[in-house]
Amino acid sequence: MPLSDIERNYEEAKKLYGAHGIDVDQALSRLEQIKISVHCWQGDDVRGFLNRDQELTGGISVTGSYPGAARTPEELRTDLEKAFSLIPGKHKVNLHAIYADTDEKVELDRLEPKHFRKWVDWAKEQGLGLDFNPTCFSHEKSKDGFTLSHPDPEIRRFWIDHCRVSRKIGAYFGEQLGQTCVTNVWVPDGFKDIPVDRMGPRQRLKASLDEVFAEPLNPKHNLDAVESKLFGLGSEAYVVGSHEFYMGYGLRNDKLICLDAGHFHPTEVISNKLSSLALFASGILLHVSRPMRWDSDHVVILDDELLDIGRELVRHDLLGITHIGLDFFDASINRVAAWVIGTRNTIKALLRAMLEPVEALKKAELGGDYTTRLALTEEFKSYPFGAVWDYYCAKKGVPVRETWIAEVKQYEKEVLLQRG
Ligand code: RNT
Ligand code: ZN
Repeated sequence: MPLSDIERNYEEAKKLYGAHGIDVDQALSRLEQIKISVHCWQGDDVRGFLNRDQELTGGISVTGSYPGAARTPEELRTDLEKAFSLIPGKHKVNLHAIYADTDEKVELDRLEPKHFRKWVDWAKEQGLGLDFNPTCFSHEKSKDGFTLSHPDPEIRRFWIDHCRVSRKIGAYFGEQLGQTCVTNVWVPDGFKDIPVDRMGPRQRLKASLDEVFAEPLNPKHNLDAVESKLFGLGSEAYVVGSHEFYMGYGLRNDKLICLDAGHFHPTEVISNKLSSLALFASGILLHVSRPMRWDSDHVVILDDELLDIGRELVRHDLLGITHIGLDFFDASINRVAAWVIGTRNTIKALLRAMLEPVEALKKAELGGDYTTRLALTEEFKSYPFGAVWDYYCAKKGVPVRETWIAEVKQYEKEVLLQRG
């Protein structure tokens, strides 16, 4: 589409939104400040580079055999660069510990910042931030489904040490890149069948976390997050780190509470939790994902829940305390496209929320005029959001509309399909 058309459509859209007191230019300046933490693990189906011979465990599963998965840190970085060239704005990359870039044979509890130096150099060069996660799965010592709450103190020690060194790596990222790293702890611990003792594992997890977080770190460099889950494959009956567990732990110990969209009952949504949590928590981390019947981690689409997440963050001004991360993995489609689709959608949802007549809607609601609330909400669904989005992409120098697909196809032909 010629630039003149994009600009003309944008000017028309601005008039329509402006009539409702919505400042579109201001919305775009606000939007460009928001960083999405793009998860590296979509690029290689959560395999990583340490212990590549280990199968994926912990109840997370990736299905599909689309060709071209990254096999080395270099390939993964090249793929990420391709994806970022198709996404407007400057963002972050979320790494897991198993993505260390080193020739050394190093155990998880002995990882050091130097094993991630190449990632940091690359992030600096690309102007990206980094986030981090200890990897408490796909390992010999987590095979029986327990890590930080394991009954064996030696195994617990291993995972405690792994999480401790992970926080230091996070702090190194934050210090080096001049932007806070969020280090998120998720453990798969749980029982397939109904346990006798629900308390013991939770006591052990609590004690282990206290050790993990014992060392104070500069919050400008690293913020800790804890991620709950309701159930998983192999932990259908009981997950040690449930929502109540981590909400309690996070509130008491001033940790970010991570809400993963796929970690609740199938009819429960995280959008409805944000306004409550925000009143009490010092910060929130989101794992934006798409559960389909279960925690299936489908690529995020622009569905009602994603739009509602965007609305809650924008309407209640929660963007300052909320860190937005993505968490999905689909190996049945082009992996670069998966990143582009999910990230562009997340940004779109935020922009859509910024272009709603919130003041008028609130006024109608407060006055009991639910008719206007419903009518205006529905009419706004066909306002020319697309013209604003197109203009934003053009302004940021990334492909407008579906033109990015051809670029991914070309990259697939030239790069991805050349991988054995
Ligand atoms: C698993 C959690 C966790 C993982 C990543 C790979 O259920 O959602 O966030 O997906 O750490
Ligand atoms: Zn998650």
